[in-house]
Amino acid sequence: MPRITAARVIITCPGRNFVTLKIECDDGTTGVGDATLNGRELAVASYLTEHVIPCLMGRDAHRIEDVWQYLYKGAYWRRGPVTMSAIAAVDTALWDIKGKLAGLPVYQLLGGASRESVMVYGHANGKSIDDTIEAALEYQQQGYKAIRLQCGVPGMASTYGVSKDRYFYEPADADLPSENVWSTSKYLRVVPELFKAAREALGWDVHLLHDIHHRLTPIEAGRLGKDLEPYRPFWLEDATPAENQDAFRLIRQHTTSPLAVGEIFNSIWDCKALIENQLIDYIRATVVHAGGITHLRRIAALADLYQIKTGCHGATDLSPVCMAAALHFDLSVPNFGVQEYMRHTPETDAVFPHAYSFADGAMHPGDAPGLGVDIDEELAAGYEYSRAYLPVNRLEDGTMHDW
Ligand code: GCO
Ligand code: MG
Repeated sequence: MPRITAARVIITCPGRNFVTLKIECDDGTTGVGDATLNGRELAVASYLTEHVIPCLMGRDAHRIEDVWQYLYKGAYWRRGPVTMSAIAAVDTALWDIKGKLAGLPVYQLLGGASRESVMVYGHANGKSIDDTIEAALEYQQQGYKAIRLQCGVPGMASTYGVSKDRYFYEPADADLPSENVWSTSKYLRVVPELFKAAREALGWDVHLLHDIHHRLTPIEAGRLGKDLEPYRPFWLEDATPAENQDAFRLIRQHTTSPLAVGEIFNSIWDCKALIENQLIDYIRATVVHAGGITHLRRIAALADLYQIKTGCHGATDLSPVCMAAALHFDLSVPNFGVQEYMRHTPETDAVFPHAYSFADGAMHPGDAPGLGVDIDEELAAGYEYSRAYLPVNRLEDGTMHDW
């Protein structure tokens, strides 16, 4: 039995902060798990160091399910992003270890490949509709079959999803939260124009996605969904805040545009009603924020009963360790839909050497035993943690709004 003898949290900032858990066994096998919670990184790091790592020592690394239950039920305080990201990091690292000990890539342990590779979507964004279309055409030329479109809103200084850098989108940009201004009425005018222009320029063989980032009321979202129907969006993401899962019923009553939600969910309980009532089409929960591979599989299995597909979150704040884990998961689940792929910077890729690869609009986790990803600790040590917050959002009259 591989006994856990050491575990440590590695914090690094190769352009943005990442928190990684590395677990070591008595036979020298190691495993890694992502524990990054954007803008709240040190909370998870300390949860792991102070409260989780001491409980892992001496345990059998093969007992993934038992360790998961121990950390979830044993804490008494269940769920929440900090707890579930910490549990996810342990769970991911243990799957990595099991794969290495078996000499198999993790997707083989999850039942094997259900497809040859997994379709990913890239991010086309720009200040204007024209800039966005230009970026989308580049993605199309690179072979992407699915593209997310976000563009600036005339009359607003900044917009969600529109980056300063053409290639790398990074919303956590300041050591105190920056403030954005939002106008729903201005936004609702521009998105249908963007999709109309996109269909004219890109044709109909590419999937087009859009992220609303929790900013609309259900009835506003219903209106937007209806306006976009002629352009056949692949999905509308995070139309409205999902604390009230029932809100999606109202959107559904007004549009056939497919709905995706879940990047901020951390447990099956956050999406149980959404799934059982068939109020969504894609569930976006991820390995790192939803309790690891073990819990995400449970969410996917529930979703599968209702023909709801997966569409895991994959922004830059999810480290290459999470990306690798997501790809093993995606390759194996029967109800895979799409995987988000926001490319990491070359600095980040160097800190996390990985076996996964991109070709022809799709990705594959590679066939290295385990997850096929590691952290170069020497390189990581050269990038010191630097506090960075996500922005906040206010309406034009100063009222705090959803970001
Ligand atoms: C997405 C997301 C991101 C998040 C970010 C928060 O769909 O990729 O909405 O842009 O805002 O991951 O940490
Ligand atoms: Mg999103």
